[in-house]
Amino acid sequence: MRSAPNIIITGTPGVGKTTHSEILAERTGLRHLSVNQVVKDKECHEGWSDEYQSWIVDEDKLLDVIEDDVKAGGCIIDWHACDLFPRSWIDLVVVLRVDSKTLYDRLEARNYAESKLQENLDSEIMEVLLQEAREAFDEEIVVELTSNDSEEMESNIDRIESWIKQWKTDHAD
Ligand code: DAT
Repeated sequence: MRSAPNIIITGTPGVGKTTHSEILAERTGLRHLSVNQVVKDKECHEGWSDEYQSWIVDEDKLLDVIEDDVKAGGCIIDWHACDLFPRSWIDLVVVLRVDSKTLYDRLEARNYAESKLQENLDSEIMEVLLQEAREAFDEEIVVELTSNDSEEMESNIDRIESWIKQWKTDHAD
């Protein structure tokens, strides 16, 4: 039994996962669990992929490393994948979405190589992460929110914060 919910914030790189997670953690007291950081710090990987310009994640090791933390509850899991997490661990899955132009500008500002940028744009247009979330979890816990500007982000944060309060009330016993 958890005293606070576990939330996944997912989406294509650049949609705003980290920004949302950090603000939410600050406002709610939940912990920001940046999977990128854990993979790096705890070496949950099988080396670096030059092709993808990212770590090749050892999912079993990652799950082992975060299991106790996540089972205790109150984690905001920030990552661009969600289907590896056991369903029983997760209470809400937020899939952030952005318009192509906005995503292009954000990834360009990160100096992504053109091929990687295009791959991520395609993934966003094809709703890859949204489909993954809908296939991996019950539809009623999957929420799609847009994150094109700060107004939308503010509204998303308010909404998730209210949801957390309600979850805590509902699970007070
Ligand atoms: P992610 O963690 O999904 O890769 P991020 O949080 O690092 O994304 O955000 C990428 C960049 O976009 C960063 O400079 C902050 C900015 N950003 C994210 N969400 C935004 C929003 N809703 N409005 C304006 N800027 C946003």
